[in-house]
Amino acid sequence: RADDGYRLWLKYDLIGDAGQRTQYRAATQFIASTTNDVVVKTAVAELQRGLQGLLGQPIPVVAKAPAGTKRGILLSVDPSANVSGSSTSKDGYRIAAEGKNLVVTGKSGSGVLYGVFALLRQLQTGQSISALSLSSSPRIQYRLLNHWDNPNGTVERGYAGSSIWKWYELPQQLDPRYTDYARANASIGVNGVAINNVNASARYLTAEYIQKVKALAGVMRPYGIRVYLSVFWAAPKVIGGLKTSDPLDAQVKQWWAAKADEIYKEIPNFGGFLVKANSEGEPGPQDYGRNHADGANMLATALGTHDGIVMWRAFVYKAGSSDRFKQAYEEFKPLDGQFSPKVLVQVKNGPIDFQAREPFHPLFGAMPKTPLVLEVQITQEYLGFASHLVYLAPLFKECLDADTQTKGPGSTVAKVVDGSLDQHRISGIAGVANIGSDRNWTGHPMGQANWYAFGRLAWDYNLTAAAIATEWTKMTLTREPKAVATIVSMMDKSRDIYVRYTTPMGLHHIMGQNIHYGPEPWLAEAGRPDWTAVYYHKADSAGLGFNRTATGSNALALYSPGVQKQWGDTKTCPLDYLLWFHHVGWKQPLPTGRTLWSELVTRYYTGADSVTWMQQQWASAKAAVDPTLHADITARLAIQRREALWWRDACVLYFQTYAKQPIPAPFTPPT
Ligand code: GCW
Repeated sequence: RADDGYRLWLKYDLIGDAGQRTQYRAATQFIASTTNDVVVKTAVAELQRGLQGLLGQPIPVVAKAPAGTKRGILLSVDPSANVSGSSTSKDGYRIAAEGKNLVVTGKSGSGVLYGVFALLRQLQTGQSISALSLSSSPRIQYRLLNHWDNPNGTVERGYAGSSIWKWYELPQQLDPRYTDYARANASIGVNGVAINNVNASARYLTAEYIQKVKALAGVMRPYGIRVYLSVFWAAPKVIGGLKTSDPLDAQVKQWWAAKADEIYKEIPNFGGFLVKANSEGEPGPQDYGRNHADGANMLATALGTHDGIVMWRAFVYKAGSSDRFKQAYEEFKPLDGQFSPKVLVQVKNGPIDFQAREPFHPLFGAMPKTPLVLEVQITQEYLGFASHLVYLAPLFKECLDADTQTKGPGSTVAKVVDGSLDQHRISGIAGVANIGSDRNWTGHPMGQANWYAFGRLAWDYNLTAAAIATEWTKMTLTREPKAVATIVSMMDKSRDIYVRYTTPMGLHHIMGQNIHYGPEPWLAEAGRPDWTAVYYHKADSAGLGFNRTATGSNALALYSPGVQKQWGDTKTCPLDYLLWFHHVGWKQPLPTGRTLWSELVTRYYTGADSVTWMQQQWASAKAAVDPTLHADITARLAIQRREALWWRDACVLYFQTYAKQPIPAPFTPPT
């Protein structure tokens, strides 16, 4: 049948290799489980479903492993199980052979479910399961998707149709899609979802909507997933009838505490609040002369003894300041140590806004007393929407692996985020979802890989981007070895290719205004300077790039001395970050042997040419991939090629008006 992409990576189609099937069948003749834990029951059902599909025969579920020669799978919960990785996580699992059987032990029901998905993954990717020994624990505790979904069904920066949440049908009608969504998330270890836009409507906090949220939470609970809400700061005024939303006002405090009680009464495992305040026009505590800590702590107090957290976003910037790069740091760094223990500050991977490549956010490593959530964007707001194939694991990894050097070498962003660097009790990571009502969930079929990769990295940031791409490809597209290798290499290079044809060498924020699509480097008027392009690239007759050294905005000073030293010198600054920090002369020679101008042109041209290479790679995998799916991606690659040329020509010709030099060979256009 034609593959419509709905089943994501959980396809469970019959394994083609008969020999392998026989081996798997021999080891999976029954599933034994006794516990009544609701999440373990989910695990049993999923295992049964997966094995039935992959092996083409029903598998009985029994209470106890039968005596005799039959081999099967035992599921068990053991909170004290010895599992590698984090010792505090309840989500870990172990899979080990015991006698003739395989035992999946979870430290909790969720652990069993994660173990079952890991076991199924072994089969889906064609690994042996005899004498299997696997043990794993997530490094980060709160692994969330953030939906920017609105009550009217639109999705801010969503490119895959409308919201999957049907508010007008809830709570009576539960779309089966909610369950499939929960399955997909559980399969990659996501354990929380903030279901509404951070530009939040107060409506979600009304009694009517709490019933709807409760219905969704009920679908998620058997999958080990908790629901969170983004809250509108001015809710006490807008729906509570109060005159103020001042966090220090007694009535306001009481309103939030009562609201938290009301929510927990309906949803006992509610996860907590996500807040965007005093950012891009949203209200917040600063409206009353209070700061972010005042606001966050008030909400934490409102949660009281309920098991919930507050994720307070650090994405703030105002018009009229010297360099937007520095603003979140300047507002939040002084508050380190002032947040209550239930508060995590949520920081985007980079200092500006989900650009195709950013240096890591300077707040990482700079707030040792505060747990920081890393927020990455899975939806491709600045990365070609659902038209461009851009595999994001390399981008996520680049940030996680970046060394803040704040406690000496090896102080990576990952270690800040997982709490190990500063011994935090809680840790979190959030991905802005790319999910919508399109049949295939993500618009671009390859967008599924970005959802998948987010979950896998949230679980274990030491996995390589290529390893994750390989898993995903085998589970989703094909297991034919040559095609897998071709597709994985294309995926792995795709983000670098995108950077080359859009914003090479540290250019940023030169995309079309508002929609954030296509090139608009010439944009000079946008209501405020930090929404223009010229503010960021600073092209002039002398050169290109934003001087953020001591002779410029000095944003570099926000980083630790080691980082400053490397990035502060044009000779040692990686070319990928060069124009983030330096205004470089057009004729300045670079380590590549080319001048800045010539390197810039080279990157734009080779980047666009690489899209042709991607088209060829994809074409060569045709026989191994479902025809409908293959045609879909082929068509999107054609769009990508056309738009890569658009980006290249727009940017090269625009910057040429400043560089005043010819396009170098071999890219010289025919006369
Ligand atoms: O990336 C920008 C987006 C806004 C978004 C904002 C944010 C939700 O363009 O649409 O608003 O960031 O992260 O708050």
